[in-house]
Formats: sequence, C-alpha cells, structure tokens
Amino acid sequence: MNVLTIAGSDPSGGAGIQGDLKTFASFGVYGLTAITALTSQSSSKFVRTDAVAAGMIRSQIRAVISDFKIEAIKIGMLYARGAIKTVHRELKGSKIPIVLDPVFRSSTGGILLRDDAFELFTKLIVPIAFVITPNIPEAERISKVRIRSIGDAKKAALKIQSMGARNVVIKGGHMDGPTVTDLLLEGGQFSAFSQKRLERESHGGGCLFSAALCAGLAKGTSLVEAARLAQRASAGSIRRAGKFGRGFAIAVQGNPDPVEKSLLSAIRRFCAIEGVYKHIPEVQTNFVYSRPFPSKPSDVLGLEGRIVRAGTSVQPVGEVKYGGSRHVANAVLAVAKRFPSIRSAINIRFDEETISRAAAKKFRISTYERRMEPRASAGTEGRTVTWGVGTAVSKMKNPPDVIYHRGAQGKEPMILLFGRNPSDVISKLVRIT
Ligand code: PXL
Repeated sequence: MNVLTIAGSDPSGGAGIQGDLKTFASFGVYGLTAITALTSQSSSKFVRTDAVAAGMIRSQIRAVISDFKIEAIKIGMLYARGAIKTVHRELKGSKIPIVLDPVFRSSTGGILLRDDAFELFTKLIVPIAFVITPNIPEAERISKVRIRSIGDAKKAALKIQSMGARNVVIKGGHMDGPTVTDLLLEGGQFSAFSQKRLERESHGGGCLFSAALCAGLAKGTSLVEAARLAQRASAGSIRRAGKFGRGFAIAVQGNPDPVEKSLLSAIRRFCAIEGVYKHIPEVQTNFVYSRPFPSKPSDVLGLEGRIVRAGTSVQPVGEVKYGGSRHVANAVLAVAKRFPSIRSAINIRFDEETISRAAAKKFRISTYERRMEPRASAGTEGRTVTWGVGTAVSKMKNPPDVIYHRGAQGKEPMILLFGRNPSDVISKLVRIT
C-alpha cells in the first residue's frame, strides 16, 4: 500500500516529511515523498527556509506517480506560490484522495506558508482536498469565522466546504475545556469525537493526525473511522512524546500494537457475521486478546464497553483497552495459566444447540457449575469466573475450545469460546453457529 506526502523537510524529525514517513511506517503503509521546501530548525528554534524549485517539485511528483500505485496523498507545507501552482497542476484531475493539512506556522514561529501565497492556496489547493484538517487558528484564517464554540466550528467547517474541500475535520485542541473535540463534516453530516485533554504540548502532533488519516484512507477505512483512528494516534503520540532535544517534546509515532490490531480486526469481522445477533447474550459480549503470558487483567485487551445488539445489528461500544474487560479477561487469565497458548476469548449466548454442534465438531469442551463455588469466592464478581474456568480447565489435558456454565439464580448461562488469537476464535465461532 503506497502513500505520498508532499511536504517540507523538518531536520528535527518530528514533523513534515520526516514525521510523515514515521507515521506511515507505523501504520504499515509504504511512504513516498515530494519535498517542497527545506527548513532548518531545532526542537526550540526555527532558523531558515529554502523553497525547492517548482520544476523540481513537479519532477518528484511525476517520478513517483508514474511508477507507484498510490492510494492516498497528504499535502503539508507548500510555502510558496510556485509549489502551489505546481501541486495544483499535477493533482487537479487525480482520483487519488488528498488529505490536506493546511499548515501556516510552526510551533516555534517558522513560516510554513508565505503570506503572499495564502490567497492562491485557498483558491487552488483547498478545492482539490478530499479532506482538509485545520486546527482552530487555521480554520479561522481560512474561513474568516471566529471559533469559540462547537457551533462556530460547524459554521467554519461549512464555510471551508463551500470553498471547495469535499470534507472537513477541525481539530479542537485549541479550544478550552477538559476534553478535546474534533469535528468532522462529511458531505452534509457532522460528527464529533471527543477525548480527554492531554496537558502537554508536542511538536509534530498535527502532522501525525493528517498522516494517520491518510494511511487510514489508503487502507480503505471510511472517513469517519479514519478520523477516529487519527485522533487516537495523535493522542497516543502526544502521550509518548519525548524530549529528544533541549526544546519542545516531539511526538512519537506508536509501534502499532499487534494485539490491538488483530483484536480490532476480529471485532469488525465478528459484527459482520450474518445473524450473529442471535448469539449475543443479555449481558452482551466482550472479546479479548492478551499479551503473551498474561498474569493480570491489565495484560488483557478488551472492550471497555461491549459488543451490543440492537435489533438485528451488532456493534462495538467503547474503545479497546488493556484492563477493559473483567469477566472474559479473567477467563483467559485462568486458561492461560494452564495453557499459555490460549490468549483470546469471547462470550456468547448459551444455547444447547451450540454446545451440540461444538461436540459434533470434536471441540474440547469443559463446564462448571456456579452453585458448586466455595463460599469464599462466591458472589464476588470476577472471582467466580476465575474459580469456575480454573476448575473447568484443571481437568483438561489439552487447551479448551469451549467452557460453559448453565447459570444460577439470577445468573445467565454462558458459553466462552477460546483460541490462540482472535482470528482463531472467530473461525471456531463460525463452525459452531
Ligand atoms: O507541524 C507543521 C509542520 C509541517 N511541516 C514542516 C514543519 C512543521 C512544523 O514545524 O516544520 C516542515
């Protein structure tokens, strides 16, 4: 999967071309570049900018576009009128989605777009954007709408859309309050994503947002999902930001967590299984995956909410988090203690037929009775699962596929399905449902 960034060079490594390449790598997409300007800057000071000649920018774009199949393009620092005209000419007819990060000034005060190029930028570049990702000061400058509230942000987004950008994300980091709300205008529809404000500044977080969005779109993710992913990725990078130099902390791209990657993809697959709503229990479903050799709930990734049923549709609610699940996480911990190859599980609605099918497929099945639980742990939620599943596996010579119980007073019966990883769990599920 190839993506192209058209941007300036940042020798301090956090933003621009250098930051984008790291972000692309962290999402597993292959990064191509066309450099529009060279900056010299440190983590505390912006020193100088040299524009790259328009002909050279054109030559870089043509070299990569004529060779690589490119799934998405990010445009960052353009700096001068020549770059704007060239980029417009080279990309105006293109079908490749363009993520436009309208950067005007660096956090250290450097000029990323010359004042004499601003008008041309709004006239030629804003209209070729599939999505534009200004922060609040940038959105204010483009739209000329003062933004003090979400209502103002909506007005600004509509204005920017009327200037030709297909879709708009306004990043809410510059608005006050305990949460940060990013606003997406997709076609005619607004959505907002909020998360806790992180009380720290870092260099490169904005570049990372648009590069992550670009990587998401390249992979075929919907714009809403890619925007969510970008918000999460940039928050993560700010949390991990490091003081590599003497000045500003610099955003750090995450190594994509393979545990998270496979769990998220399996949750999506689970929700898309035809008729799967029939297997969601009253208490709803959780799906978990642990790090290797887990010993505590915080080693186990699960949904903070649940996978819930509404009518015949099934959807995940909340984010995945280490320590996000209690019950299903405790079940995996109890099994992994004896059989460390088992790291993933899901709970589904109890049904005699499901158990029969599992037996017919020669699944390894064990069971426990909640009423046999010793007084000491009885009634303590979470501990019951540890005791029950622990008891059920203690008799087994090989890792279980299924552990179930038939419920108790006021307790819903339940089936737990286990596997080496989420994909293994899904393939077992498909065989017995
Ligand atoms: O973060 C905006 C940005 C983009 N591109 C380059 C930069 C910066 C910020 O410093 O230096 C080259």
